[in-house]
Amino acid sequence: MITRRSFLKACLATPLLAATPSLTLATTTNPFVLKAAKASKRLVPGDEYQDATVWAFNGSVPGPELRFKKGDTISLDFINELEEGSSIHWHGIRNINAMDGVAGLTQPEVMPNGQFRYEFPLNDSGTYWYHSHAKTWSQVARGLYGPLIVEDESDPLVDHDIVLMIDDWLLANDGTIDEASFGSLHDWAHGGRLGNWLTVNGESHPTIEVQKNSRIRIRLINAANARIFGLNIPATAFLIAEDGYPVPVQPSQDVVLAPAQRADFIVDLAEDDITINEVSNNGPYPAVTLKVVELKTPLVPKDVLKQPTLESPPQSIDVAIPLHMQGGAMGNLREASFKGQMHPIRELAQTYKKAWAFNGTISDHHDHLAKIERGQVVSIEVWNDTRWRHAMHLHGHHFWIQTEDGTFLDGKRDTYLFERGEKANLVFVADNPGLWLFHCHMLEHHAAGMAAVIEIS
Ligand SMILES: [Cu+2]
Repeated sequence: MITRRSFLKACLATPLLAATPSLTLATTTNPFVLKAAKASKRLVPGDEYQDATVWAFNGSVPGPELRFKKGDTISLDFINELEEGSSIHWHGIRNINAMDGVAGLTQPEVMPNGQFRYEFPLNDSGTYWYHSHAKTWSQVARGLYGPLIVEDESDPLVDHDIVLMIDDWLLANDGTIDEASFGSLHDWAHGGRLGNWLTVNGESHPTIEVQKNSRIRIRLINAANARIFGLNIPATAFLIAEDGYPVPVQPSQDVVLAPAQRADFIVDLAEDDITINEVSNNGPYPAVTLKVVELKTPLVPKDVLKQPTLESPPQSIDVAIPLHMQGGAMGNLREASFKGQMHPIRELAQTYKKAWAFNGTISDHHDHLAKIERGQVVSIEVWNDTRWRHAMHLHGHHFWIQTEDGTFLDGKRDTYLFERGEKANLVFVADNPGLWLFHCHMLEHHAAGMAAVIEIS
């Protein structure tokens, strides 16, 4: 298998990329076309490795950066040139339910040679992303994802606005995607498909040129199937948003990003290059280097960053949904209900490839977890009673996080990482009607049973 040593060696051999981000940001024009198809991509530099066959939007991984302004309507034709059905989910967007892109729930999968128009307003600014929502454990791992950025007039002024989409790939020794391990029951019942090759914007340790003494915005997005990244920014950095939603501005150089989570930083550079390292997985691994170059354009003033006005969490809850998560390796789940019948866990795993349950039931898209009246304040009372961490994602809404002692964390999120044994309430106003998926964003856990539907009408 590819090792840390080969990663570092290959990164040293990588030529500097002059991936200079544009200072005048392009805004995506409608209608846009996103075409999913196979493509060839070099993931590991070096003569001894081969190009990998990836699945890509418009031929690139990540797919094209979609950048809009708050209040715009996105209008986009998805064309599927893959050999299997697919769909696109707009992660973090409080979307119209029919546009949410969950194959088999909010729309039928778009079949090979089929197409589907996604059209919806962008009412929230921030850092979002899009990805396949059909057989995600395979399709996202093969590269079907890209960034979706929504700008707002009140965004802090910066010299460079840089999206960094981080992924870890599970590669075979020749640098191609490891096919044999797709669907591994072991991965599905443990920590998911963990890779052995780190990329940022599809490259191994890319270098991005930035002007010296510039102020930059970094938008970090975790596109990995299951890997939780710990990232360190060795510069004057301020965390300003998580999952697109503002947080109280605070100096911060470190962030833990679970799959699907995002974090936005304002970074004031000096005169030296900086390397953002991945530090939580036996690293450090150099993820990306910002190479400081001489001034080309005048710099923006480094204004004091304004504190955001945050919505207060609700005072009372209308509906509580207890959610006892069990299962996985070394877990305490003995049996669970699946399609109306009880089965021992061994049979669920071996026959149906299911390993996780909510409240003793493996539900996926059938038997809805709760039916909620529109406008009610809902609290999903999650107890992660497993030996694994889980990145729980709610579609169509942003939630507050209430910890076990009753206090609320700052800001709102759409994906929250539960530690082993953790209890926390995800509190939201059910103001968006439809069938909304609530699932673990470790994509193998989702496939193995960690998903349920909340119906709002
Ligand atoms: Cu999980």
